[in-house]
Amino acid sequence: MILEDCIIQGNTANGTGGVRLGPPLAGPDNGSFVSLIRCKIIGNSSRGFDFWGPFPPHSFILAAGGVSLGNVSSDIRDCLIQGNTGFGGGIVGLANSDTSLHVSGCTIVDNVAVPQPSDGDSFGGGMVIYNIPDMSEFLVENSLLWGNTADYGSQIAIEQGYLSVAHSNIQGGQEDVYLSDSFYYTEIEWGEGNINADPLFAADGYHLQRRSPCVNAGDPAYVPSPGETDIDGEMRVYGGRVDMGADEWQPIMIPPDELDPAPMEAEPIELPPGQGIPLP
Ligand SMILES: [Ca+2]
Repeated sequence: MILEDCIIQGNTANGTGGVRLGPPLAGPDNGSFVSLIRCKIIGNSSRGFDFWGPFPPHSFILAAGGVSLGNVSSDIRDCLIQGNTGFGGGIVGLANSDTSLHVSGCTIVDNVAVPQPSDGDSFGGGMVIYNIPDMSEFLVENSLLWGNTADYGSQIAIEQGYLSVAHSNIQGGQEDVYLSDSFYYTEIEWGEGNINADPLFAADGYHLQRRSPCVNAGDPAYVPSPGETDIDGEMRVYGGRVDMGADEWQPIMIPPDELDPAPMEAEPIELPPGQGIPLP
């Protein structure tokens, strides 16, 4: 299934606020694959929890404000996930079987994790990961996580398992990624090309400005898929290298038919004989 060019905004639910993908319980992978492409998931909130837990002995509640994935493979590409509120703010990814989560070219900003009822702490404002490393592959690349908030792991919290991050701008860097201190295995693989630098957003909180450090800072080897665009439907790669996040910065182009059809004609200059303009 593909959700493409959708806007999912301002929803509230007892479980996941925005989009929930996958089986109702953390059962075996049902083999499905879901892509979210160029979707805007904005300002949704979860006021309760989905029936994915608790996972004894660690009763972590997994309901995102934005997108929850349970045992389903998913590509989340060129999406904006902004200002959602839940037990994981932006994305909650969960897997206990052979699944993959691939977040590419996404901007995940200003999401808020709310406190867990068990201990009053909040985890993973941008993203919460809960998987089994040998059986699933979770990857973030060419993305931007900024301004998300939580008590632990404002941008990323790993409750269990493994996440690989590359060519992305993550506020606070690797040190700010929360790795659960439970007995579960947790690991962040900090790949090439990650930065921790103010993205210099425009006033809307997600478009890049020309001087943004995210411009031309994605994977230099990245080749867009056929027909792939950025969140605005514009070229996914401009300037020879993909940008981090959902927006590809490019100069404002004026379509030819909007150009002034009658440019001013220059007046000829008459020079006195022998007083030409020297050529360089
Ligand atoms: Ca670029």
